[in-house]
Amino acid sequence: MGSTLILATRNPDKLVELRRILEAGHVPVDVGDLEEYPDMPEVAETGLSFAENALLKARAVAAFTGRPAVADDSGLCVDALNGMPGVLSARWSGRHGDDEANLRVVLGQLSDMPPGRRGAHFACAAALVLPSGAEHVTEGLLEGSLTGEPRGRNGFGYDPIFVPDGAVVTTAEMSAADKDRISHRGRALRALAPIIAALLGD
Ligand code: ITT
Repeated sequence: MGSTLILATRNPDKLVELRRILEAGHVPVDVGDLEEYPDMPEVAETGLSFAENALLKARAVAAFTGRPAVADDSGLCVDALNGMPGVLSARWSGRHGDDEANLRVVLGQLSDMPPGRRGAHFACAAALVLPSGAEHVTEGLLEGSLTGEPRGRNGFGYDPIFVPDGAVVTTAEMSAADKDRISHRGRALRALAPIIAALLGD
């Protein structure tokens, strides 16, 4: 028997975060991941919004596995770049998942921007899709600004250059628990947790 709910991501960092947030939300369902389905094909993230991409991933996994699926899509939206890299965050340098190269490109693009003009936010859409076709999407944001140089070793992606509003440290200098409390992914998933519990809980 497989798990009740499948987390539809192959990003191991995100998987750890998704599991931790759902566990902290006491979602009373057995949560599995794509390790159980090595033959699941990659889903092309062709959507123009985070919600569209999260739904594309969750629909594909629900159809392939026959189980309810939760997927998220997330990224960094930089004010001075008109909201980019946005849905292209994972491949902004041209190579999918090269976190260091991606954040170096953003730092280069903002090199002339003084501290007051370095506003940005992380955004996340989380989608739950049931094999019956029922769909739910929730969203979360984390507002902040970008540093001039990377700081900190925790987290992933753009965390070393992102300082949340009201904080002095980057999200890569925060503990995982502190980041979860305020993060875009934490907010989107905590909003989805009661829906998962209502639809799938014992
Ligand atoms: P899956 O599609 O398999 O879930 P992915 O890494 O491709 O994994 P996304 O398409 O959601 O995930 O891309 C998100 C990118 O946005 C990610 O690679 C980071 O560069 C950035 N990002 C998202 N959330 C972040 C966070 O909490 N901290 C730092 N960077 C983040």
